[in-house]
Amino acid sequence: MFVLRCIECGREYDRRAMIYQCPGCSGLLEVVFQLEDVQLSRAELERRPFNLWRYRELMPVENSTRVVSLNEGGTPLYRARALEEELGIKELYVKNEGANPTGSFKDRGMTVGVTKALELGARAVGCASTGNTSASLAAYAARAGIKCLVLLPAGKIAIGKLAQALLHGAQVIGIKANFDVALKLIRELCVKHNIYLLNSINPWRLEGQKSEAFEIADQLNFSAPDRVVVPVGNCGNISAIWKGFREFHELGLIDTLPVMTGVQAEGASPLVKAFKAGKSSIEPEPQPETIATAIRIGAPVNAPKALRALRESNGVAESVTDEEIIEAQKLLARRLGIGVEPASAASIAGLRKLLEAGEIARDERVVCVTTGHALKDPEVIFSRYEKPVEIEPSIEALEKVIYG
Ligand code: AN7
Repeated sequence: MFVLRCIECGREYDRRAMIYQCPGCSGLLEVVFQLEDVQLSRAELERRPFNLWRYRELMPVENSTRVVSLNEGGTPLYRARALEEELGIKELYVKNEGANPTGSFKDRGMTVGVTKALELGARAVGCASTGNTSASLAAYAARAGIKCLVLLPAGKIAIGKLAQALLHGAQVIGIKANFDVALKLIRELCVKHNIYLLNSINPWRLEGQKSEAFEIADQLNFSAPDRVVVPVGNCGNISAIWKGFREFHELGLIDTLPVMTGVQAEGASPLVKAFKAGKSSIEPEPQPETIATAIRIGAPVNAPKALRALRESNGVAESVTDEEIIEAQKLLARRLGIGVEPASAASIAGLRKLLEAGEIARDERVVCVTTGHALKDPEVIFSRYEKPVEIEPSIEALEKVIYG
């Protein structure tokens, strides 16, 4: 079974409480499983379909619940041989979360989060978002048959994500401010009007996302890689992945734990700055800026969990420039055939930088998580890559363009 526990003061709360923070000290909450009660063997797991619900015993939903699912998870783990040579590393894998139903890892959080919303009797759900959270929540709310409200930083959402939120029928409101301000607003609104909040401050959502770790371990024949590299914005995903590895380790399903490595964009890197300064909390950045709009976040709410994950795993945090992000996006697309959005490419850009700095050893077995699909943000491609040429319809003009 499982309870809600404050990561700061340790107080525990009933799992039916509709709270997002510790009512006592305002600390972040996390879900804690009594793992000694969980019976889960490799043989049993391998009998089940490969998707998130393969790990149902480790998902905090009541047995009687109807799960709101679009068959999320079960994403590919590609061996990235062409990049091993390019970057100079022994064994590199890409866990491609863009292969989820709405094209990002957020679907893992939303299958659990929206299921929880129904369990708790919610009639409406809401979030603030840099894009992917809103696209995913809109789809899962539609599937659950409940209302969805999303607040977005106006003009700073990749067009594919905005289109998804509209397509699935969410009420979409642009806020003339950045994500951090929109998140503050939705948090206030949700409490006031009894809307269920599904940003990653919601501890249930992160439980779904920890399945990224379960799947990576599963796909590596029940072993952990030496290192997992994750793009970081609001700091939820890296915390969730670390939690997943720890649970598999405690259950004896893997023997070792990976080193967690978080990568932020240089213009939005409060976690990296806190990590490098050895601080135990972050300094919010009032004006985050990066081409990777998904991670254009200056005040990550889950920073305490991410800092803990870095500390416990002996991890690293690094930032990369927009140019490095685009270069990495190109490498993934052109050397591996994997199309990702800019934020996702931050993991490969960070790996490259840390290898060059000697922070990552070249004989490590590394998994980079690519968090969202390339089609989320076609505008970046049109503005940063070669444009198509247009010609008159003649064979001569065609040959001239191709052969000069
Ligand atoms: C592609 O959609 O915050 O560190 O509102 O879309 O858990 O925040 C998106 C985040 C990485 C960072 N990659 O994950 C949102 C939102 C992609 C993302 C992240 C996001 P967190």
